[in-house]
Amino acid sequence: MRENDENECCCVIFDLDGTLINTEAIVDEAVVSTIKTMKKSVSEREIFDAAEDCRGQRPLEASVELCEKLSLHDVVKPAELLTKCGEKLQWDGIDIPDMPGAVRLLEFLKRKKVPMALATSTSRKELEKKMKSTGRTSDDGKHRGDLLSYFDAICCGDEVAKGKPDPEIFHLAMERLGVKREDAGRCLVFEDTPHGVSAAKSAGCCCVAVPSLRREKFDMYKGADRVYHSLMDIELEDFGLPKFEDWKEVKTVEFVKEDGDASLSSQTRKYERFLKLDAFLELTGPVIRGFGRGSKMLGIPTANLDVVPLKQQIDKLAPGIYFGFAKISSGKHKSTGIHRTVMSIGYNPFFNDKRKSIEPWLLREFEEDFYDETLSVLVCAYVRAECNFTTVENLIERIRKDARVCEEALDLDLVEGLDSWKHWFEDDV
Ligand code: ADP
Ligand code: RBF
Ligand code: MG
Repeated sequence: MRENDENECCCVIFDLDGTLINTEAIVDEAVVSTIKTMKKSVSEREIFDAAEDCRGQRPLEASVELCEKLSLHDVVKPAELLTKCGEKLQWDGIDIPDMPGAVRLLEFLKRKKVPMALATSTSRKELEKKMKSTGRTSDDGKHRGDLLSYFDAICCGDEVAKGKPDPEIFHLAMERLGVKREDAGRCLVFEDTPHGVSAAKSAGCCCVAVPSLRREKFDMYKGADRVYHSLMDIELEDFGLPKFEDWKEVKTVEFVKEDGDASLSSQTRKYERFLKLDAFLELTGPVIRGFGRGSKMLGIPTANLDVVPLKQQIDKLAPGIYFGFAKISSGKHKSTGIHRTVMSIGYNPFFNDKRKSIEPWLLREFEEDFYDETLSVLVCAYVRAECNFTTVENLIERIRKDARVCEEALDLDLVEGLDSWKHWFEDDV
């Protein structure tokens, strides 16, 4: 345990599924397809919704709750449902991606020598299987199993008598990190589910939630000390931990605190900022039609790309606002050069969109539109999480400010690593 002031966090405890690795979509799919064949009268939507509510618990407890919620007692017993779903969930060879920002956070805390524990509802055996997934092998040469090497203690669901929302697993993690019970408030817990948050808070820990449930259910996270949109947005210094060093400030664009921004660190922020991505992401596809609101309502046209074929790529990014470059590589506007672009990749909370969209605003004027032409975008940096606004004017003002962040960062050459993408800048322009 590190010596530190009272009330400042000295160690961090992580949940695994939905917090560090993205297993939720895979589990949901297995649950939906299993139950669908058993009980025809429940819709996919209802199953999915109930499955979400059961997240965070140990498998059998989640199965019990699921059977109750969907009144499955006449068709299946919880243990049997679990076995059936389990047959579909052989993790071997499956690609389980990291949650966006997880590795950056773990790497940073490791470098700063902050003790870390894993407190997962998954059993040890299941954990070992998940660590054999192919998720991390390709990009950075690391293996999925290497994820465990960040932790000073690993606590699994089958090592405790009671699972989350009971606090026992967090007590065990604290014990293994050498933290006394009365110092629980100095452990910072990262959780993605309401059950996990309840467990952490009952243990007396400080808890931040990064919800894996849909926005409509955000009320369920009220018990958390702070709720973030993604791991990219965490301000560790708010909890007395070392401050991330990779944000870059744009000293010509003044920072203005948004309504409802609860963070302490933002009280001292003066400038807007951005975070260069570890790996730039290339998104290519035909420009599709959206709702037409960009130009009509906001005076800001966005050349939307279809998310469906790009799903795997954009799941690597936290929903949010990014900037980078764009080029049009087929159609009438081919060879018009490289254009700076600022884009939203997410659900546009102001409009409450149900589906994700990719919306790049190219920072130059075009005489004509370019629907169906091929657009290639190189996403280089993260600016902020998506947010809601009280008026459309505020949304417009914020988007224009994002554009200034992009312009300034690129004018001043603040984004490193563009050299290795030379081919992208030279091809087809
Ligand atoms: P939609 O909802 O169909 O995307 P928008 O109002 O957002 O409608 O307009 C987007 C279209 O406007 C793009 O598909 C593109 O053809 C055209 N366009 C013109 N100028 C720009 C620009 N600077 N950035 C992005 N798209 C532009
Ligand atoms: N929509 C939101 O609801 N919240 C945002 O914070 C937000 N930020 C944006 C930032 C940029 C740079 C751009 C280009 C768009 C943003 N939008 C945001 C998306 C906007 O709602 C969308 O482009 C229009 O709805 C057009 O479909
Ligand atoms: Mg658009």
